[in-house]
Amino acid sequence: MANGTGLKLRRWLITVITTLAACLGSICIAPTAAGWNLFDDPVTPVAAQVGSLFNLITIITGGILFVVWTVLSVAIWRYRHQPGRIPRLVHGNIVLEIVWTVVPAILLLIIAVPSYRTLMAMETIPPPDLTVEVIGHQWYWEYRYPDSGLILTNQPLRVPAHRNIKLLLTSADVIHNWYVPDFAFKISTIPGRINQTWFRTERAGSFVGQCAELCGTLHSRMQIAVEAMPPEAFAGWQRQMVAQSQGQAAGGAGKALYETNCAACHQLNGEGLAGAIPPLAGAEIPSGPPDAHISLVLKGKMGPLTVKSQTYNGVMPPFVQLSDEELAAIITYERTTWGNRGSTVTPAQVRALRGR
Ligand code: HEC
Ligand SMILES: [Cu+2]
Repeated sequence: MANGTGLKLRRWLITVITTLAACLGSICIAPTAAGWNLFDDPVTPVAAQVGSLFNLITIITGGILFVVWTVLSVAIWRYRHQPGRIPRLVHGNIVLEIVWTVVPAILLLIIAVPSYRTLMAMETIPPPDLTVEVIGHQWYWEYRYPDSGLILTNQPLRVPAHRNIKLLLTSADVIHNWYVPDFAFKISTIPGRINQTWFRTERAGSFVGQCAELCGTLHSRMQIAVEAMPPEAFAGWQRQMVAQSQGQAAGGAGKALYETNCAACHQLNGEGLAGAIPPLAGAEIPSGPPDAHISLVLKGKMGPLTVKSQTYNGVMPPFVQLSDEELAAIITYERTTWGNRGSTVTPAQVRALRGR
């Protein structure tokens, strides 16, 4: 090949590569510089780390993609078939081989260091300000606060913002998975095993998620909500909940217990939600025989149910975790308010039906 052609080609190559590199640079770096992020406005320190690790890997792999494509395109063009041309035979090139071993090794190291740091941040649970036990059930979540003795079923997990929350997770039946995308981790809840993890939200707010392990027909109903409250508001809420459960022996216990355990679905006024949750006010069961009523609340109910001549087909969760006294108080409250005319129920009646 004449020397002039070789020079022209080299200049041409350099122009193409620098142009492509400039394009790549602006494509990858500009959005990051403009504050774009996969996890917009990360909620937890771990989510922030996962987000920047993702950005780093995207930039590096994007760069590799462009370099490989550029070299490939140039090679395809430069060494295309030309009549009469005999290719030069090359046997190994030490410099080239060292370069293409060392450069990827360095790139892998650049990725490995922050990966390891992110993993450690996920795995190292800092001293917790609050510990919550998470129990997956077909098909709802139960949250227990061992320090205060509170138990929430079918309600948002309430935690203080800006505090380290430790989760101990297990399942009562099959494998579920507690997944809130904003927190950037997924963790299985496995029967007979306790998994641990932690999070700290850097702001108050509601964060939603979903059971992420196919766990049966109503898997899709296992939504998760986390209410991160300002710490003072959380303390107030917790005091109020504890006072409510302690005051249950006194009058009005049934009402308070109904409000914490049932009102999220059946509403404070017992009217339910049109089409989805049957009313308790004026319904047959709360004015009918006590045993059927107690069993339904103990065992829950799935499958079609007709109330005030409308058919519902939702899931009423079981409430076995409540004590005999608590259940008697709630059921009595249901049976004697909102115009219902059912008999009162005693703890002994509940005990007799438990496990049957
Ligand atoms: C997660 C929502 C939810 C919660 C919480 C809930 N229920 Fe229900 N409940 C339902 C649904 C849905 C049905 C209808 C089930 C069906 O269609 O098979 C139902 C049905 C009932 C019925 C029979 C229907 C009627 O109105 O006559 C009673 C009684 C009842 N629930 C009482 C309670 C009590 C007491 C509590 C609290 C201890 C409670 N429920 C908590 C969703 C809920
Ligand atoms: Cu599940």
